[in-house]
Amino acid sequence: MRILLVQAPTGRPEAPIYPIGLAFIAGQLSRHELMGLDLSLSNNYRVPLTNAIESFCPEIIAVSLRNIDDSSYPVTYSYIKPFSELMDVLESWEGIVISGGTGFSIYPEIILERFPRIDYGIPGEGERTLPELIDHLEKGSSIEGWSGGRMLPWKQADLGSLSPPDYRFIDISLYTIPDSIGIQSRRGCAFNCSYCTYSYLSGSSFRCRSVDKVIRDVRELEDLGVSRFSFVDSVFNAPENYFEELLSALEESECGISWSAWLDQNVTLSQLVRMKTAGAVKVDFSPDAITDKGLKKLAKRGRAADLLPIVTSARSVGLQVGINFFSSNPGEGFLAFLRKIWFMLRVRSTLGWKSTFVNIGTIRVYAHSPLAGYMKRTGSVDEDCTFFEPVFYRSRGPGDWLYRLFQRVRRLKHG
Ligand code: B12
Ligand code: SF4
Repeated sequence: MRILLVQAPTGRPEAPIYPIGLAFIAGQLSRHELMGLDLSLSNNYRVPLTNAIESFCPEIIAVSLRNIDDSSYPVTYSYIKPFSELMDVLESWEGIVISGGTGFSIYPEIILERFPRIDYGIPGEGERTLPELIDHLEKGSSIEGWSGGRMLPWKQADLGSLSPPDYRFIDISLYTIPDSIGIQSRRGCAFNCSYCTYSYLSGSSFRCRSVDKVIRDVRELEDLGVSRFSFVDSVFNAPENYFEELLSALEESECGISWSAWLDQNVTLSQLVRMKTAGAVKVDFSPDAITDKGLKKLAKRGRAADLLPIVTSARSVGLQVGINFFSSNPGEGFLAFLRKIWFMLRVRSTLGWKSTFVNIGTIRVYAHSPLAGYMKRTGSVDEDCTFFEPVFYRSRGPGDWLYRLFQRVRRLKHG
């Protein structure tokens, strides 16, 4: 069949992010005729879409809805309006529309209800169910666990038997900013931090791809002329034995490509050195809290006292470092927020202003996170709150004013 794989529009200029979810899907659909189209690359997405429909004549349009909103407080940008406009354009087209992606998967019922133009919705990983659905549409074959209807069953992919992502389904040379192209070596996360949706989306244990397959992806990107990529994995240094195995393979591969990864603080200096040797140029930490109490309430691993030493170690081996905090989180209030700002000024001024980045965000509470359940149980939100409209876990009073001021300055500075 002719299938147009579409990344949903963002509706505003944004740093382009290569649609790796669709690349994995494309890798499983090699017997079909495919065309990739990233509508987030253009403000005027109607023209590229109608052009693609006219020239390619797809029978199926598979749309990836990655994000519902940008999770920013106090000014939140919603991606639902451009998605809605995309659906309006598709009203006059007669083929089959299928949707999936993380934004879809957190709210599948709401999205299917709001957008009747979607013929089928596939929550979760799409690699098993989408080919099954296409076979069903082509040949009438049955789909295990599905009794009809617009919502298809949620099925985890078997990473052992998965074909590699097809990095050629779309022109990769359009993604030039650092870290805009991803490689995924594992899925899921075993840590279940209280605000996080990762285990809901891809399982509460680590599922690792074979290191050979990961190295194959690295070589493929190198062949395509990519000079830097980002590991999109939840925690690159967990589980530790897989982390070590992958590091060895990266070292042995002698690939000349740079990369970045998200780590937690349970990483040693010698592992950081090995990462640097294997091509790492940047690491990101997401401690989120700055006190042991805050870490515990967020169910984060690690101790507050470990953060500065590990950031210093990473800088000492020449890695750029990103550190992410929340302005307000369970167990931490205004004083902790001031400490985070102090930490930011301290590490940036002592470890390198241009190589040490600190982001202080706000928890955008998503459905299916443990925190969403907690907020319902404690009456912070109504029992029937869906969290589709943004809900933030935020401070009140001076903490909130200061955070708004902090964000205002950042917006003025960075646009
Ligand atoms: C890595 C990552 C980033 C990196 C991306 C780096 C890169 N080069 O790719 C960075 C840091 C840049 C980033 C930025 C943002 N991110 Co982010 N990110 C992730 C993360 C951890 C992994 C995404 C990923 O690459 N997955 C790997 C691929 C293979 O999986 P996938 O995309 O989910 O695709 C699979 C399925 O979704 C499905 N699928 C996908 N498309 C389709 C289409 C069809 C038709 C079908 C059937 C199936 C299907 O099948 C695919 C294969 O299994 C997720 C969390 C998570 N666990 O998913 C958050 C996540 C996607 N991000 C999120 C957010 C909010 C953002 C930002 C808006 C944050 C911000 N304030 O700027 C920005 C938006 C950037 C953008 N333009 O998209 C949210 C989205 C929540 C929501 N429901 O709206 C998530 C879910 C995290 C969370 N908070 O819960 N992100
Ligand atoms: S915040 Fe990070 S470590 Fe915690 S559950 Fe989510 S992905 Fe895992």
